[in-house]
Amino acid sequence: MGILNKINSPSELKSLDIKDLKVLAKEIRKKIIEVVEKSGGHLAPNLGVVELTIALHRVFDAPKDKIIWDVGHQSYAHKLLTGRRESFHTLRQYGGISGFPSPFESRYDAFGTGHSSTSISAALGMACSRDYTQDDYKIVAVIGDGALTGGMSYEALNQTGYLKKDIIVILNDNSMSISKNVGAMSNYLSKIITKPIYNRFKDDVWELLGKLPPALSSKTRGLASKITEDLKNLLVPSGLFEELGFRYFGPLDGHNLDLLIKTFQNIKRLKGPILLHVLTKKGKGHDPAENNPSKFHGVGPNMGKSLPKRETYTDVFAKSIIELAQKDKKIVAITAAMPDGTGLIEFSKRFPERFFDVGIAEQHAVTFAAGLAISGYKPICAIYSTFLQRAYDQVIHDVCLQKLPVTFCIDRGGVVGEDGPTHHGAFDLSYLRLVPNLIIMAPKDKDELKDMLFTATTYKDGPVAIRYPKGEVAGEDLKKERTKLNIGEAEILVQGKDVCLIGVGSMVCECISASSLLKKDGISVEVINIRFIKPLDKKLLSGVFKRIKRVLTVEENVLTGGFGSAIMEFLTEEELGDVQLKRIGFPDKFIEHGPRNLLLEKYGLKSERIAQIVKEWI
Ligand SMILES: Cc1ncc(C[n+]2csc(CCOP(=O)(O)OP(=O)(O)O)c2C)c(N)n1
Repeated sequence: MGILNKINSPSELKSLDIKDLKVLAKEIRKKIIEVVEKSGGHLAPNLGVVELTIALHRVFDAPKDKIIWDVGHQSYAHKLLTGRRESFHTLRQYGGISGFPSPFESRYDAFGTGHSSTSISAALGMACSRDYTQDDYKIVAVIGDGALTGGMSYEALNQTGYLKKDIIVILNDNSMSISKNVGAMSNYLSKIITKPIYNRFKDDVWELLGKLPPALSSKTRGLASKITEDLKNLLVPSGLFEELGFRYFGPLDGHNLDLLIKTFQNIKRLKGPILLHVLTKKGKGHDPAENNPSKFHGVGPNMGKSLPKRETYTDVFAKSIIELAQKDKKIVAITAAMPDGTGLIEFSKRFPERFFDVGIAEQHAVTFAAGLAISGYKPICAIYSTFLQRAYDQVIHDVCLQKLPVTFCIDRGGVVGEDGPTHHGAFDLSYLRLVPNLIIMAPKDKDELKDMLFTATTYKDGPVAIRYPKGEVAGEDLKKERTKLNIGEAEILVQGKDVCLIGVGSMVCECISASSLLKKDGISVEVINIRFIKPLDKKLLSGVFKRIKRVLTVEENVLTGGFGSAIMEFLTEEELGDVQLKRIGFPDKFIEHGPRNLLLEKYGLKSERIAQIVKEWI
C-alpha cells in the first residue's frame, strides 16, 4: 500500500502522475476487498467506482467543492482518500466508521445518504445557496443508473434544468441496480451506449474543446458548444437530458483514469447543468464480484461464510407467498428494486406475469399496488421498513383512505445492524399506527407469519401490514393447515400474576425467555403475544389489566408513538389509572450501526435485560 499509505487528504492526489494513480487504484481495491471480506459491506458497487473517485478527487477540490454520493454505498474509496484510511478497518463495526457518507463523520462528506435518489436535489439546494452567497465552488452529484429510477431524481432534474444552476451530475451507469436494472430509462441508457457513431463524432468535438485554452473568448466557446449540441441533436436517439436543460456528455469508460481526468477538467470549466454519463463495471477487479455483482452488491461479515445458513423471516415469506399464489391467481407481488432482499426472486421465476419490479420507486410501488387492488387484484407490496417511509402519503392517501386490500410485507422492521441509522426499521409501528383502516400485525414465529400472510391475502375489507425483522425466524413448521386469524385477537402464552409482559413480533420469544428467568427468582410473569398492533385486543387487555397491575411492553420500534404508546393511550381511555406501565423500545434518537444482537442487547430487547428491568422494577 505504498501510495495509499501516504495519502492523508485528497489534495495530495494532485501531485501524483497517472502511473501512480493507477497503482493507487489497485491499492484501494485491495484494501476494500481486505476489509469488506472481514467485516462485510457493499463490495461490488465500491470496486466499480475506484477510478471515478480518484479522478474526482484529483480534479475537484473537496471539501470546498462538494461531492455527493447518491445512496452512498459506493463511498469507500472516497473515505480512504479523505482521511479515513487509518480507521477504515473499523468500517460498519460498532463504534467504527459508517458504511455511508455522513457529515458528522467527515467534512468531506458533503451530504448524508443511505436512501436512494436524493443527490441531485441536495446538489441543487447547495447550488442555490452558493449562488445566493456568491460563493464559487463546484457541486458534483454521483448517481447510479439504479438510483436514477427513483422519482426524486426526476423531480430534481426537472427543477435543475429550469433554474439552469451550475451543477455536475455524474451518471455512474453499470446497468445494474442491486439486481439487473429495470425500466424504460435503463433501456434508453443502453440505447445511448450502443450508438458508436455518435460517440466518435462527439469525441472529436471533445478533442477540440480540450485543446481550447481556458481563457478563450466566450464567443468561440459558445460556437464550440453549439457544434457539440448540433452534433448531438443530429445523432443521439432522443437527447432526453438535453431536453431537460442539461448538457449531456458521454458515455465514457469509467475505468480509464486518463480519460476521466481529462473530461472532468473540461467539464469543470463549463457552466450550467451538466450530465456526464460514465460507464463502469460493478465489482471491477475482483472476479467473483464482477461475475456475480448482485450477490456481491452487499456481503455479510466473512462473506457470510462463517454463519450457518438459518431460515429467516424473509425465507418464510418467500415460500409462503408462492404457496398462496399457486392457489390464488389474483395475488401479485411488487418490489421496489429489491427482489432478492425481500425474497421475491423465486416468485418472479414462478409467476413472471404476476411479478413487478418497479425500480427504486417505493412511492410508485404503493400507488401502483392501489391501482391493482381497486381493479380486483391482491397486491403484495414487499418493501423494507426504512424504504416504506418514502411512500407514506401513498400508504395513507392511495391505499388506506380508499380501504384497498393491499398487503404490505414490511421486512427489516427493527434494527438491521451494520447498515445503521439510514437503514434501521425503527419507526414503522409509529408511522403506521395512526393511519385509519390499516391492520398491523407482527408474527412471533414461522407458523404465525404464514398464518398472517394467509389472513392478509384472504382479507377483502382493507389494507394489512405485516412487519417482521431481519434475521433468523423463531419456531418450527408445526401446523400443516393455515389458520385464518381473527382480526385483532391477541393470545396469552404464559399465565402469571405479578407482571404482564406484552411482546410485539420477535420480542414475544424474548418475553417468554424472560418469564422463565424470572420464575427462577420467584416472580410470576404473564406473557401476551399481541399479534395485532392495530386493532388492539381491548377485551383481552381489559381482562388482564384487572388482574395484573404492572405491565411492560416490549417492541423493536421507537417508543414515541409505538406499541407501548398504544397501551398508554388505552389505559387513559379506559381510565385504568391503577395500572403501572413501563415500555421497552428505542429511545428518541437515531440508532447507531453495529451488530444486530449487540444493539438489541443495548436497548433492552434481549430476555436477560428484560428480566433485569422487571427485577429492578419490583
Ligand atoms: C429508497 C431506497 N430504496 C432502496 C434502496 C436499496 N438499494 C441500495 S443500493 C440499490 C441499487 C442502486 O443501484 P445504482 O444506483 O445503480 O448503484 P450501483 O449499486 O449499481 O452502483 C438499492 C435498490 C435504497 N438504498 N434506497
